[in-house]
Amino acid sequence: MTTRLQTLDGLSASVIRPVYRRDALTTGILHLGPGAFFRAHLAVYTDDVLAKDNRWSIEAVSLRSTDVVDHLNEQNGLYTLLTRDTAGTTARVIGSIMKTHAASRDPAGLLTRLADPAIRIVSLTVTEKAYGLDPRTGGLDLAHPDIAADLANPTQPRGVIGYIVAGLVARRAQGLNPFTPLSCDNLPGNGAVLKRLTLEFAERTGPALRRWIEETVPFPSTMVDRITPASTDETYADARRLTGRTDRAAIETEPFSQWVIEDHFVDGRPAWEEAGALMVSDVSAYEKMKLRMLNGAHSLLAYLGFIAGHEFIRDTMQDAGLKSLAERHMQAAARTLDPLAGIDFDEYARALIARFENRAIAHRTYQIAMDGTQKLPQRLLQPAAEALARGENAETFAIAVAGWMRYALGTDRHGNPYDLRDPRAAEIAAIVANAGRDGPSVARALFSLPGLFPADLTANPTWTGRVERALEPLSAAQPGSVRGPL
Ligand code: CS2
Repeated sequence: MTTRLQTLDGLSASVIRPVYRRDALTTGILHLGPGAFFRAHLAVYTDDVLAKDNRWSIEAVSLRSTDVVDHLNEQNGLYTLLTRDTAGTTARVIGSIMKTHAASRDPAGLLTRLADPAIRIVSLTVTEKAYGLDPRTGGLDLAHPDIAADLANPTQPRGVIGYIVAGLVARRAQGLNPFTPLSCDNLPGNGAVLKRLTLEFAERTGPALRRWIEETVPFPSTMVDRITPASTDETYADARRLTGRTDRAAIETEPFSQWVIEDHFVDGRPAWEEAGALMVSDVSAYEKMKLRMLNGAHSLLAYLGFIAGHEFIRDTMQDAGLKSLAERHMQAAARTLDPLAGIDFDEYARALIARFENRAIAHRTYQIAMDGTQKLPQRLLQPAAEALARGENAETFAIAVAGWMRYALGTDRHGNPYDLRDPRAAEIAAIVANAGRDGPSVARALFSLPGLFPADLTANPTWTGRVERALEPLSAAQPGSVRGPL
């Protein structure tokens, strides 16, 4: 039995480690959602700046699960970041998380922390579905379980928006500065989305609160990018081998990392630019590029790859048909973007393909396929509608959507069922169960899923016909390939 990672003493010599004194840090950031992505991204940028400015250690809070915070807690917040490429794997121990908290066990504790003026930034990686965004209106989804519960009981919240508003209410009541909410989720205009949802929620508590938030709280948008597969036993084994310590919070990621941040904070921020972040006045063009080119192609490869039996994204890159489809998709996505100074979209696409090809990264198609109803709009449907409006055929978008529809049937090509892992899974299953088994019937049934497909798409029979045709090879007896005409 190796010793648990709990201090920086006795680590193998090759391990990169914090160069600052952890006991001299003070907390400046409260982070909601301490999953692998946050530990490969924001926590690392922050680790980089703590040597120069010790005011920004992180308190990581999980709203639902308890495992990650328990593992981190047993390790005094320390964990190993493995960076993998074909040349090998390097290990670095990150020290920026000083405290952890499970809100499901102690909700009042989280409210106290949100009211503490030492917390100047509340950052979020909670996934798209946690926001309570109604894609039809871009506003608050009153039927979202957390939103409904928190509006009924705003002093005892359980969801993201409820906690943020309750924290701001406490700050205002005490005459304190607000904190800066910092969304790091894959939503276009993530800061603006968070602002709108927060304001709509606050409005229901009282117009004065809404006004105060509107006037005093900045909601910077950010574009975040680092491919981070879920940890596996191999991650934990490699962390142990490289550090000499057992680490149940270890994560693995790729060498590439990007963070573009709208520079608008109410009470200071770490000098993240010194760790490589790009501070800008408007993030939207970067977000669109990343969501449409990287994430759009990721979703396309995840659905078609999963159906074809490819376990990892790197395997889809060995499939010449899928690889060229992904390349074509990136080109089509790029044509929906406005030019971005200093960025050549062809070069960006080539770099994305190389990242997807990284043989050292085992990123499951099934992981990316999750939560399709939350991901499709910004990744595939809005750009498809814009491509059509520009007179293009939006073919690769139709093929990607057909892939999602095939995936939504919930059985693999051998007829084995799998869990869809989508907040609308029950609705989808009911729709699919009542649809015919041929491609066009399935497509027509899923097009009617309320609120998902924009009318510009469903009212365009040429495009919906493309989706139906791409699904055509599908049949109850022989579910399988969803290759469109390439
Ligand atoms: C992926 C993203 O799971 C997914 O939906 O597309 O998590 C992707 O790996 C990251 O956005 C990369 O920055």
